[in-house]
Amino acid sequence: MHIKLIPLQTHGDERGALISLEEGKNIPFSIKRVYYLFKTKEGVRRGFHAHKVLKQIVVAVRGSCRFLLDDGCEKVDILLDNPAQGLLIESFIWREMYEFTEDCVLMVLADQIYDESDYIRNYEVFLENIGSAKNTGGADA
Ligand code: T46
Repeated sequence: MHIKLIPLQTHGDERGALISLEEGKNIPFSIKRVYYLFKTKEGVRRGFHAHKVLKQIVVAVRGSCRFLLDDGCEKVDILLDNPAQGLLIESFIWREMYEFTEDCVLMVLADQIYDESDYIRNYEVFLENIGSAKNTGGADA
């Protein structure tokens, strides 16, 4: 599985650091929604779903957590701990997030508005969707 970690340029001077996220520059899609996860409790595992259409970029703006990404063939585990790095998650990727540090703030930029019908929250259904997409030439078959 190809994991895309987007380097985000830091504009720093003696006052501190600043990172700008701009559609068409370092963000390769039109941003429809921004949300952030924080105060995730110790030992909690979140996610457990894939999206049919949604693409997202995730940035650990503070603290860290791990992502398990699964395209139905391969699983990759990534530590997200750098505010100058954006993790691109395409559609039809199962994700689980875990080992959140107490201070972790995960900011997510999404190319779609929130739509519960875009979620696949059952792993077996996810595998079936991947299988049928491959048979019909979809989902990067
Ligand atoms: C993802 C990972 C990284 C909304 O009402 N609007 C929203 O935009 C979102 C994202 C969620 N919600 C509601 C739906 C649930 O009642 O907030 C509650 C928690 O959402 P969820 O259980 O989906 O959260 P996570 O942490 O499992 O997943 C979220 C995103 O949903 C998902 O797209 O990729 O963060």
